[in-house]
Amino acid sequence: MSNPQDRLHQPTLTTHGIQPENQETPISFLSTNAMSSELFFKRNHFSYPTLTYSNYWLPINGLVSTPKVFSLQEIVKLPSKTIKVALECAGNKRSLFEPKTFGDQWGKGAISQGFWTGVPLTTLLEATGMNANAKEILFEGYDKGKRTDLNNEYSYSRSLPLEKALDPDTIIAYEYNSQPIPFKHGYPLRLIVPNWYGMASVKWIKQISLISSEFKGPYQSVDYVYYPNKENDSGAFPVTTVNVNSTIQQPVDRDIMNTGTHVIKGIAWTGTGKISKVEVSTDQGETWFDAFHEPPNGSYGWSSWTFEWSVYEPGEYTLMSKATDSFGRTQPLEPFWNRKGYGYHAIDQVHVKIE
Ligand SMILES: Nc1nc2c(c(=O)[nH]1)N[C@H]1C(S)=C(S)[C@@H](COP(=O)(O)O)O[C@H]1N2
Ligand SMILES: [Mo]
Repeated sequence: MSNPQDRLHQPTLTTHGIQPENQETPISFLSTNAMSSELFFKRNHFSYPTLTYSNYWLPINGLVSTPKVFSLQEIVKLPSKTIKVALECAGNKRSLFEPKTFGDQWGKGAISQGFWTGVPLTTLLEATGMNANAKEILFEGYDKGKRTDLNNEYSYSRSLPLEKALDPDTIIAYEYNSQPIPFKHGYPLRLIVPNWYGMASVKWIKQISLISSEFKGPYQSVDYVYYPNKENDSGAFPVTTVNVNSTIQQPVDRDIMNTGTHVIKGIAWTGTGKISKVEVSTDQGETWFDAFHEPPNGSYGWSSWTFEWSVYEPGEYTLMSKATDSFGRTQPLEPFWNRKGYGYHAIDQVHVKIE
């Protein structure tokens, strides 16, 4: 921070597309746990929306007793909460699937984390009331456009089942790391849905509607569905909860290093419970050792972990990391292949050469 040299050695995002803008975080080179918004990955389905903020209003309508339109000023005055959340795109690590799947070829950096501040959705719903026949809550984003597979124009819209929508940690966020949410990440209001993959956290919220049936928009009935079969849609089921997962940040793949002691470091995260164990193997998975990982701290962030590796024999090595969570879920050796390439969470690997 104080060292002027540090300014000359800053990581940047890796670009997968510019319109829409899709960029991944330099996950191997993060120095803090609450990432600056400049290093936060960006995942967009459309060009950025044009908004006029001077009169920004958030309508909540549909199956409510009293439809309401909230002003930003009203929302920021309500009791807020701040939660640390790791937001992971369902397409994170897609490039690792074999056979390859279509879509942005994300490496390991479609995940970022920091502190989100906002109002629990339940607080806003206390003001509108809910009808007994409300089944889902629909969030519409301001961005829209044509899809290659369907003829109509669609906005980015997704629903949540009541149970998830009414979770006290599902928030309508207006700050990231104590600053207004940057425009590209959903300013002025975005949904934050902890424990679900990033597609649920709708940016630039235009309106919220309570509905009586299952929403079938393409961003949850065509995309963000696991299709286990290449040829047909049998066995399809929706992408929701984040899988237990880990990533080796250092060393990077194909590093050349000296003999001696090296710190292997990385992150581990899950959408159910807490990370309870991180194991590391330096011999292609034959033997596993416990890595040191941060204790669970009641947030939805990732756990950083480290493992000291002493190596005296030159040669090629496969380093692996495997996380387990408090629900007993653990990373499989083989990924769960699915046609659209979502939810990759096989044991992480990097290959290094010791000289
Ligand atoms: N309105 C809107 N919300 C959106 C998206 C989008 O394209 N439009 N992309 C979703 C997806 S797939 C992810 S992974 C996250 C990415 O959030 P970020 O761009 O702030 O990293 O936003 C989600 N919310
Ligand atoms: Mo995503």
